[in-house]
Amino acid sequence: MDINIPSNHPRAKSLYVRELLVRGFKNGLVAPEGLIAQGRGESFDYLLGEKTSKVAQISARAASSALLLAKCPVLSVNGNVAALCSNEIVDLSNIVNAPIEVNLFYRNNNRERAIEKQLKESGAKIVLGVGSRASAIIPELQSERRRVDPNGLYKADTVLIPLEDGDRAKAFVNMGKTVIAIDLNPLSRTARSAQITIVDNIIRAIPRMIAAAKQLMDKNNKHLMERLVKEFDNRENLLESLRLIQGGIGARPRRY
Ligand code: PTJ
Repeated sequence: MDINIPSNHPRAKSLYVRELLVRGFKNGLVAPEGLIAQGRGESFDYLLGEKTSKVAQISARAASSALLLAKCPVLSVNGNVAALCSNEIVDLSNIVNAPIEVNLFYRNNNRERAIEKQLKESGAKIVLGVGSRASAIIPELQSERRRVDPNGLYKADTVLIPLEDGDRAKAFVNMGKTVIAIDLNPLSRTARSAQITIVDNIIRAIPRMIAAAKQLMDKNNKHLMERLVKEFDNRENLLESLRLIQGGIGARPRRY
């Protein structure tokens, strides 16, 4: 990819991810507000040491189990998700057999189409929620996120909602769905509303979920997956993530 960051720069990886977002913005995938959201995420990620914690690994395993056990799982994709990991989302969709739906807070037709195109270039065969397909409404919501596909998020029993806003996460829970969030902020309403929250950067969380799903499918052990979901304690998971962040705040400055 044509992103010019010196490979020996101490923060090369983080700068590279930032550039993916900027490129996504220039290509019409990402809303300007999405750049701000990334900055917010980065600050939590920094305090988490920019690595996947043990609890995030456990959450990713529970999340993949929930998707594999679901009758009608759907993966929700917004602009940031499409810019950061469209290939990985398509891989996950194939592995857990869950369709992808575009759902935007700052919805407009151009962005919907640009995200659909990006996902199709990554190999998605069908992309739900674009244009007139998003004809169902989540009644308790006022934002554009209320528009959903009747064959996708509306009827899903389990939804993956990365980088989501709290209102819709709560609305999905109220609709009786199993809600899986990916959010670097363990204090966000989304993180607290979901039944399973992966407190990790989406660029690491989705590959973890893919690896976990492959491993669980190899074992083909329904009881194990049911146990991983049943025993998962989201409150404890969020508290542990917060403890890690507190540790990050108390840590001595990193040496370069
Ligand atoms: O594409 P659209 O129109 O649907 O808009 C998408 C954004 C992300 C702009 C919209 O959903 C939004 O305003 O999101 P927030 O509320 O600013 O951010 C959602 C959460 O995602 C925040 O708690 C961030 O800390 C978190 N976050 C940001 N970047 C990442 C992240 N979590 C995981 N991985 C990231 N890379």
